[in-house]
Amino acid sequence: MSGTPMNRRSWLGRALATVGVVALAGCQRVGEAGTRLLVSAEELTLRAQRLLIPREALAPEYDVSEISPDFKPNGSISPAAADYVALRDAGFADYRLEVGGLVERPLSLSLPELRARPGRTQITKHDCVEGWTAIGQWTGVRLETLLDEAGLKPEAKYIVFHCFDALTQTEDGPRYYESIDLIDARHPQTILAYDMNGEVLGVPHGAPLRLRVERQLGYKHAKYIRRIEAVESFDDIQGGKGGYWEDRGYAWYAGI
Ligand SMILES: Nc1nc2c(c(=O)[nH]1)N[C@H]1C(S)=C(S)[C@@H](COP(=O)(O)O)O[C@H]1N2
Ligand SMILES: [Mo]
Repeated sequence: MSGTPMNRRSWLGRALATVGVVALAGCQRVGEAGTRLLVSAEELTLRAQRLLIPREALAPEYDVSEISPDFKPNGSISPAAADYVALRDAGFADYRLEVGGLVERPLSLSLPELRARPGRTQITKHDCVEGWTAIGQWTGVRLETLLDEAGLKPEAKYIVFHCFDALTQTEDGPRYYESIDLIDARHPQTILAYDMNGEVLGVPHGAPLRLRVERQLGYKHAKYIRRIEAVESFDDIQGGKGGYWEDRGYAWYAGI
């Protein structure tokens, strides 16, 4: 019932939270209270987006003629970690994608094995939080194909992507990582891409394998994927916020 004191109180709480968010907009100082408000703003974005656009909806796809001639590589463009350099120098012949964590049958797949699976090609618009976009064509294996092969355990809630690169370019810096939920993991356009614009994916764009998760912003699209892990929670991974940039204050859910 909408008239009970309990409900009125929680409605008031939500209304105040909204006012707080509006008051905060445009304010650069983010203290502890501010962070909490931003977190609730993210919650609101997630809920609003779920109401307005079904998470399963496809991102727009474009024509070959619309592919950007210069797709800017961003973030790490040439990982320095010794294990990556060794694989790269051998043309990624020894590369294997590990799929583990909360799965029934862990996988270890070479690039030819990944390419032997059914592929998907899509031309989509990449949207970086820094304010640029670019249209590119991506070919890869659907993440869902691999997850079904490995068999997710019922406790699995998120898929974590562990990458080779440390953005600090020091070999012992924290390595890039990202995570998505199972709605995005099973989305038809969520692929592990090995080709870009009809050619083998180059090092600046994440060779040999990078994520495309087309309903989210650029930083979610993990490049240089080393290992995929199914988890129940990402609390114990690095900073506990589910991604390299999330640990540094970015939103975990970056829907577009
Ligand atoms: N491993 C890894 N993945 C990453 C990054 C990175 O630095 N390291 N940068 C992210 C950001 S912010 C963007 S915009 C895209 C850039 O992809 P591109 O280099 O193909 O343009 O990769 C994302 N994935
Ligand atoms: Mo980005």
